[in-house]
Amino acid sequence: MARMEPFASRIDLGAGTLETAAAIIQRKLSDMRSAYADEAAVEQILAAEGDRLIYEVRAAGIDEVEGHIPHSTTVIQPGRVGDEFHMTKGHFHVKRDRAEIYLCLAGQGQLILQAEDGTVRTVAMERGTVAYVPPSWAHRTANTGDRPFAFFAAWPGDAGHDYGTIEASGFAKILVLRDGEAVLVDNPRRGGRP
Ligand code: S6P
Ligand code: ZN
Repeated sequence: MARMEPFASRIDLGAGTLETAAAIIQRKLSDMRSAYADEAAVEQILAAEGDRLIYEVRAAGIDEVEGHIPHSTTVIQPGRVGDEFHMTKGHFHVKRDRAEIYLCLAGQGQLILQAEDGTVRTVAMERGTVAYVPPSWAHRTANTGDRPFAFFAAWPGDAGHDYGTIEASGFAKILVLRDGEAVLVDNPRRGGRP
């Protein structure tokens, strides 16, 4: 591996964002139409109000190769699509035995994890929560609060990102608002996605 100069970044600890990002990715509702269970709600939002920013990832620009530790911040805007909370696409790591660490910096949300056998777990996150994504769990995050939900993430450089598995079948469960509470319910579109 080529020698790399040491460097430091700054995180705005109020907003929970990496100030000096080498790459910025924005995910809008139109980028993740099939991620939400309520297809009609997606189309209704797009028709009525146009596109909507769901989340932004700001990455430090570390090479995604073995030995490095890429890191980023993610900010998910508050809101719902139907009754499902705004969330990230979610992914497995290509190398399933690669773990990850999240540190919540702002807002409130949940880390939703799914094992290969469909088992789903959640971890509540608020400012100061360090959440561990063990090897072999797909992971996505959802904003369950009424302001932006932000967290820092760091993962092994050779983990790789497998979005296709989740895009194809979705998570077994979705996080929705029911009677004022965030609850996990069976995904009505599980396995039956177009
Ligand atoms: C990367 C890590 C996060 C996510 C980010 C967006 O391993 O888990 O930086 O990339 O939270 O989620 P997603 O599912 O769109 O990559
Ligand atoms: Zn990951």
